Parts: sequence; structure tokens; C-alpha cells
Amino acid sequence: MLKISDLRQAVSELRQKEAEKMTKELLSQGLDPLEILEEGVVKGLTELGDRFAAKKAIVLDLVKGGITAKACIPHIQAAFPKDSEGVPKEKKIVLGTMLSQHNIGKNLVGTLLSIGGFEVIDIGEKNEPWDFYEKAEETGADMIAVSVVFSPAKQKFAELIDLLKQLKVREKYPVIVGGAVTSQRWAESEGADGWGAQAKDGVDIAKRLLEVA
Ligand code: B12
Repeated sequence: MLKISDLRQAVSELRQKEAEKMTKELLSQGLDPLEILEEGVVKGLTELGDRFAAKKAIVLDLVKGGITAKACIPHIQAAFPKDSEGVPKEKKIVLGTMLSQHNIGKNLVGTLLSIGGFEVIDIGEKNEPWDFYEKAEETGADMIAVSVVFSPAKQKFAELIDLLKQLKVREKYPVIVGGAVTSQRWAESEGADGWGAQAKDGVDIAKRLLEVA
């Protein structure tokens, strides 16, 4: 029987068509979509990233990795519980990346927050600190969520926290963060209000911080 580790390997080895087929097959076996995502797709990409860091893969491979993941993820997302359509979403969260064009993690966080009952205002990629603040003010948001998947963006995250302090809105906007190059320790040292290893953690943290049942 096909295993999630087979998908992990196919993603890591950039076998796009096979990876997509395997995703569908694993879902039809009734396996948990979040486990297929984390243990199959995300771990496969992490292995690819490790090869890139060891100079055993090139940028084009990262591009292909992104394409492979994007072939699998829509099937996984289709198996997530449905967004509670029609139910008013009381709390708003501004979500984006800083400096980086890596958006797969951000998009997953957005999907799960939305399913979790939050209105997600996705400001896309490569945002400056001011962009988060401006959008939060404009939309009356309750929280800011940042995806940091590229080390230089860590400095930008620190700048965002400083900006919110300078503008005296640090208490108004809890800030949560996650992404491949972050850790709980780093997030705490920067003064983030929450950090999540996985996209689904974002929902739990947002519910806790915004006191949503
Ligand atoms: C695919 C990929 C790309 C693709 C991205 C395609 C796309 N549309 O996103 C492309 C080709 C664009 C790319 C480009 C580059 N990449 Co790249 N890339 C990757 C790779 C292999 C996978 C990233 C990914 O999508 N992972 C899957 C997602 C789902 O994981 P994730 O983002 O971490 O998100 C999960 C969690 O972290 C969490 N999460 C994420 N955000 C948030 C936010 C909150 C609030 C919460 C709670 C949770 C959360 O939820 C997600 C699901 O659980 C990683 C390797 C790796 N280890 O991740 C390298 C990697 C991120 N890339 C890297 C590099 C160096 C680059 C380039 C600089 C390469 C180059 N020389 O040009 C450029 C950067 C361009 C730029 N300015 O952004 C490095 C970064 C190293 C570092 N320390 O900064 C990595 C780590 C590879 C490595 N090991 O060297 N890359």
C-alpha cells in the first residue's frame, strides 16, 4: 500500500505527476489531509531545501519544488473541512510575507485561518512593515500574521514590531509568526505574541489570543 513517505520522496525528487497522483491516492485511503500535507509535501520540500543548502540542488529545482507542491496542495485543501460559509467572521487577520516570494506556507495558513472562522486579509508577498500596519488600520483588523521563510526577513519582522511600538499600537495588534526559518525561541526573543511550527497552529494561537471559542 502507498505510504506518505512515498509522497515525501516523490516531492523531494520533483516527480510532479507522480506526487499529484500519490496525493490523490493517499486521500482516497482516508488518511488525514493535514498529515499528508505535513509529512508528505512539507517534509519533501524540506529535504529538497536541505539539498539546496548543501549545494546538491539548484534554484531551478526550488522552482520545480514549488510547482510540485502546488500540484498536490489543491487536492489536499479540497479534503479540508469546509469553510463555515455564511457564518459571519468576527475577527480579522492581516496576513503576508516579508521580503520573500515563498508563499506556499502563507497560503496554507490563510486557508486554515479562514476555515477556522477568521476573515483573512491576505496582503501577499514581499511586504514592508508599514504595509501590515496600513492594512490593519484600513480594515480594522484584530491581528497580524507574518510568514517568514527567508532569513533576511527576520530583520524585517523585528522592524515591524518596532514600528508598531513607535506608533503606539503594539497592544492593539497581537502579532503571530511562523515559517521554515523561524523558531519558538527566535519568535519570543523578537517579542512576537505567538509562533507556530505548522499552519494549523496559527488557528489555535489566533483563537487563544483573540479569545474566540
Ligand atoms: C519551494 C522553495 C522556493 C520557491 C518558492 C515557491 C513559492 N511560490 O513559494 C522559490 C523558487 C520561489 C524559492 C526561491 C528562493 N529560495 Co526557496 N525554498 C523553497 C523550499 C524548498 C520550500 C518552501 C516551501 O514552500 N515549503 C512548504 C511550506 C508549506 O512550508 P513553510 O513555508 O515553512 O510553511 C509551513 C510552516 O512553516 C508554517 N508557517 C509558515 N508561515 C507561517 C505563518 C504563521 C503565522 C504560522 C503560525 C505558521 C506558518 O505553516 C506551513 C505549513 O505547516 C524551501 C526549503 C524549506 N526548508 O522550506 C527553500 C528555502 C526557503 N529557500 C531558500 C532560498 C535561499 C531561496 C532563494 C534565495 C534562492 C536563490 N538563490 O534565489 C530564493 C528566494 C527568493 C525570494 N526573495 O523569496 C532557503 C532559505 C534559507 C534562509 N535561511 O533564508 C530555503 C530554506 C532552502 C535552504 N535550505 O537553503 N524557493
